[in-house]
This record gives sequence, C-alpha cells and structure tokens, in this order.
Amino acid sequence: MDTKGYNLEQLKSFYTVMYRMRRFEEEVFEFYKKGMMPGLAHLYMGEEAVAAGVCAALNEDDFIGSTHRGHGHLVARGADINKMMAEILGKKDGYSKGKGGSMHIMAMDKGILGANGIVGGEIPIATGAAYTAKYLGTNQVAVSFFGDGASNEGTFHESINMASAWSLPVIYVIENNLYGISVDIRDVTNVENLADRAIGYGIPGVVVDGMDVLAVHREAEKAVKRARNGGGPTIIECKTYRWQGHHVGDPGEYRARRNENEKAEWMARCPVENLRKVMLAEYMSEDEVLAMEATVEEEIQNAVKFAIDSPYPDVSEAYTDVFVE
Ligand SMILES: Cc1ncc(C[n+]2csc(CCOP(=O)(O)OP(=O)(O)O)c2C)c(N)n1
Ligand SMILES: [Mg+2]
Repeated sequence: MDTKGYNLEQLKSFYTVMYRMRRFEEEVFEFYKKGMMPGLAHLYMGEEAVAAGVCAALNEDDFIGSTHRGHGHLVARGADINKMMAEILGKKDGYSKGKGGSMHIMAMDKGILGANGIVGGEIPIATGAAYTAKYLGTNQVAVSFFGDGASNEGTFHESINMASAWSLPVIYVIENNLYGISVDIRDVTNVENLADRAIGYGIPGVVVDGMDVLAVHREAEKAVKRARNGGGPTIIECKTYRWQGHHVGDPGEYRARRNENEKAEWMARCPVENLRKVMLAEYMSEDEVLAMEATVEEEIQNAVKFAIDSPYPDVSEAYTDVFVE
C-alpha cells in the first residue's frame, strides 16, 4: 500500500471508518444467527475499502446511490449507526421507522438516494441526481455504487450513455466482487475488465485494487474533480471480494471457483487488516491502534443496545409511510 501523500490523521480516519463497517456487520450477522433480525442482510465485509475510499473524496452534500449491499455505503457517509442498527431490527427508531430493513436502508440527510433491491435500479436514480445537480448548477456530484452483476443490466448502459452525452457529474463505481449471487462474472462477460466498457461511451474507465483504500481514494478524487469541473462521468471498477455468501443465509461455498483457496487468497488481502499493518509498521503503536478500536467498539455496543431497546412500530402505523394502492 502506497501511503505517499497521506498523513497519519487521514490513515486513522480511513481505518476507523472501515473498522466501524466491519464491526457493525459482524453484529448484524450475530443478530441474524440469533433469529433477532427479520429478513436477510447482504454483508459488505471484505469490500470496505471501496466505500471508504470513494466517500472520503466527496463533499457533505453530494449524492450516493446504493444497493442491496448498502450498509458500508451508509457507514462511509457517516450515517447514524444507532438508526441503522434499529432499522435492521425493524424498530421504530430506525432510519425508515423499521419499515425498510437492511435492503432499503436510507439516510436522506447523508445524500443517500436509497439502497435498492432492484439490481441496477439505482444507476438511473444516481444519474438523475447528477442531472439535477447540473441543471440547477449546485456543484454537487453523484456516485452510483453497484456490482459486477448490475453492470450487465440495461440500466447501466442506458444511464452511462446519457451521462456521457450530457457530461453529467456522476461517478460509476463497479464493486466487482466476481459474483452475482452464484453467477461468476467471468462466465457471463467477455471483457477482461468491466471498466473497459467505458470506451464505448467515450468516457474514462479505470481499474483499481478494491482492497486498497488509498488506491480507491486516489482514483475517486480524480473522478470527482473531473465531474465537478464539467468533465463528465467516469467508471471506476474496484476489484474486490465479499467474505460471506450472497446474503447471511447463503453459505456461499458451492461454486466451482469460489472455493476455500480463492477465499483465502482474497482474505489475505483484507483491506482492514492491511491498513492496520501499515499503520503499525510506519506510524503507530499497537496500544494506540487498540485504543482507536476500543472507541469504535463502544459506539457499536451502544448501537446494538439502542436497537434492542427501541420499540417495534405500533400496529396503528402499519399503513403510514408506505405505498398503498
Ligand atoms: C432486476 C433484478 N434482477 C435480479 C435480482 C436478483 N438478485 C438480487 S442480488 C443479485 C446479484 C447482484 O450481483 P451484483 O450486482 O454483482 O452485486 P453483489 O450482490 O455481488 O454485490 C441478483 C441477481 C434482483 N434483485 N433484481
Ligand atoms: Mg457481484
């Protein structure tokens, strides 16, 4: 990991955000295993460097389009983890009053345009937000996060074509974790890199090591600057990997290629662990890192308690805030 150009405060900030994501989801997984969580959750574990690196390049008022695997995006934007945890347990104090759950987690106050259960569904939404920003001249940019699977949806191609033609301030971040549920992207796509598709739309497409938060951040900064200066969209493909199955109920080990060897190879490149090692080697003592982790741990335990203590929504609210035809 090349730390050139980054100071200790920045490294600590990246580490804190990634460690918070990791610990947050470990607790979500526990909730699921204990049967405390309604529905399922798609965990972002392993992919933390992508959201952390990209979101650090944004302004407070920029927009984010998120996916079914959205916890990491929200944490990286500084969303309230108490409200997130309560939402995941279906509680009244959650971001969507417990009615969205993990897959529809929102934080409008952080520019999150919604997590989206429709694969590729938020690509046009983020593109629309970028159009609004350009039309109103607000200087905001929009980031659209989505997976390798989503890059084979029509929405990807249609949105990028339009964004390119209109030079919209949007950054398309492909979280290429190699799989869309059990489908291996290498079996359903005939380009080496998904970012290579950018050439067809006349925009830059870059491939980045999605396990290296600083590498992601460097590319995100360039793309954001370009978008804000009227240069139009960029595709950033982050090569990454998810530790768990597609969701918490999927063991995720039945694929020909997604076997123990492949998993071990990627886990050896854990974005959280690797940044920890770099900080220890170059900048900090073990005790200092432990102290940072303890602070995050306290926040996580508070969030768990907050979520457990929060009441369920009252039955009289069953039809409020929901679309009823
Ligand atoms: C339009 C649509 N098609 C199919 C599905 C079912 N589905 C849910 S997640 C998923 C895979 C998505 O893969 P990818 O885009 O790579 O994201 P990842 O889960 O790997 O983060 C599929 C096919 C869906 N939710 N929406
Ligand atoms: Mg995928």
